[in-house]
Amino acid sequence: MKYVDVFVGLGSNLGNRESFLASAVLMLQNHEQICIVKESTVIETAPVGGIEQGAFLNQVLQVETELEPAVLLNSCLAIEESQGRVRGEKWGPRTLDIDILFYGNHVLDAPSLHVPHPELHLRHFVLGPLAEIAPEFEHPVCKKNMRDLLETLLS
Ligand code: PH2
Ligand code: MG
Ligand code: MG
Repeated sequence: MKYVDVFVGLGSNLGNRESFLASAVLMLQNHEQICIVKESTVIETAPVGGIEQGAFLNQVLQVETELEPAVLLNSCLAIEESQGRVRGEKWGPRTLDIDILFYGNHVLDAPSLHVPHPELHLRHFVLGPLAEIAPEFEHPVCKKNMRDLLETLLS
């Protein structure tokens, strides 16, 4: 099977944020069917979404995987849970969030999995890291690359 470019976004704004992101990287790297090919720098970002909560650390990883999107999602959810994630208020504080941002150029609209991530082109905390590690990668719906999407968002 040919690998596709898969990008996942990491976020944490509860507890030891650095260590939750580091654990996520380690656990993804230790997964037999996932290989991390690029890591963005970790950035601190103000919370988006109108809920009063602490600042986030965010990071984006490019991974290679043969896992189907739904299986990859389950692995991400299991890693979130292993790091104490408790699902509460939508967009509320969390120890660890792992979102599938892109799965190659696939467009998926299952109830529990929307890929590309529907808010991605509006969020500097994912576009910044994406533009850092994959400036030329083209959004399969917007048909613009990460550098241009970030520029549009910031302008
Ligand atoms: N995630 C959210 C809601 N708001 N804000 C920032 N800065 N970073 C996030 O990762 C984030 C957020 C829901 O997943
Ligand atoms: Mg999220
Ligand atoms: Mg999530």
